[in-house]
Amino acid sequence: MMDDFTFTVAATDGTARTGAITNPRGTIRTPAFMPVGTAGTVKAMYPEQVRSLGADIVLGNTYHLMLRPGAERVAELGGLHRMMNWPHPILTDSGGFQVMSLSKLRKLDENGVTFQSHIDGRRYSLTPERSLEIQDLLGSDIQMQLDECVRLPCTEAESERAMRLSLRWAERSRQAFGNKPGRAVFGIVQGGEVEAQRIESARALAEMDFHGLAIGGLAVGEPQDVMLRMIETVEPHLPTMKPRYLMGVGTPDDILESVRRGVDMFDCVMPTRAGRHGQAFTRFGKLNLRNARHADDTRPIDEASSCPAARDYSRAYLHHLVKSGEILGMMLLTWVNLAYYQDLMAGIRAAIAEGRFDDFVGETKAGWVKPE
Ligand code: PRF
Repeated sequence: MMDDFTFTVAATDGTARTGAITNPRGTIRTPAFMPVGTAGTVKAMYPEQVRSLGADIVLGNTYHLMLRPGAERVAELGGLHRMMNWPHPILTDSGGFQVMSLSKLRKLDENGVTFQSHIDGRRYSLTPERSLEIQDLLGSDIQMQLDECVRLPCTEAESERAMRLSLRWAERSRQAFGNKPGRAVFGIVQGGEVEAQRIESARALAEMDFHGLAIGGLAVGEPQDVMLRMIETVEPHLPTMKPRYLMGVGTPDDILESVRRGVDMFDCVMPTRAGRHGQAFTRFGKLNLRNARHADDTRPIDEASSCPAARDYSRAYLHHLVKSGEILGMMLLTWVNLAYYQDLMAGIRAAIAEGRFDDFVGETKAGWVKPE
């Protein structure tokens, strides 16, 4: 078998691992944080800038791109990499999760989901097979199976039904994907907050020859300790030689605690969305630049940051930009936040490689005193 998608673990520290995924478009250093580029753009950032912060991969969304500009159109434009001017790896989510959270009048059955676009009300449908076809048209390097994610809390019967449906869709997805040189497909563990369901899901997916496995259905309303317990439950049943991706997570604390439990990949809108809403992630914790206390503060966000936006602009100016709704405020704070997240991941990787991950977590969290 051609090994043009590989994952190697270079070092472990407890259950935490560091290593690399390679594919024809590049190398993804793990643990990795994937900035979210939902609609073919990491909002408020230039692609070159995202890259220079240390991102090896970004995430795109089947749901948004199939509605606008349309998967066939993206293919005509040379694929998502070419369209976005991002020549590095791209992972795409399958659409199921976004249908559930964004669209109206959705109907789910054994075959897939039908729904009305949140943009113009037109009707669409997604099956496991069509989702992968769209992800192929986009040119995605790492494709996700269509799954059903239920919000928590929910009944055990409800999470079991969704978990079983997701497993049947996983089988269809693996079959439909076949073997595509240079491309990979991941299965998604579901099972709500029920340990036995999580284990059943992970074991079944581990048998299906996916290139990697994701843990879905978490960070959907449950407390952090439940999420972490579910990761601990699932981890022993995931193949050690394949990447594990925790979908839609999270805060810096969530990331540290999940890496500790064996997770290799993350994505989250948090740094980009928070940046557009006046919030900055810093070594000292989160800062809200909307707050009036910053109005006369001449200090930068963090003079020791690797990011020029955190060093070269006063908090007072950023406060003004945010209060005025200026585009530059969003750009600068998104830049600050993605730099913080990528520097955090670099620190995590180095600490695991040097066998001092626990110390790194302790020191990082000790820094999160209120910055003001
Ligand atoms: N499934 C898919 N995408 C997701 C999730 C999921 O469960 C989540 C849950 N945190 C975020 N994104 N396909």
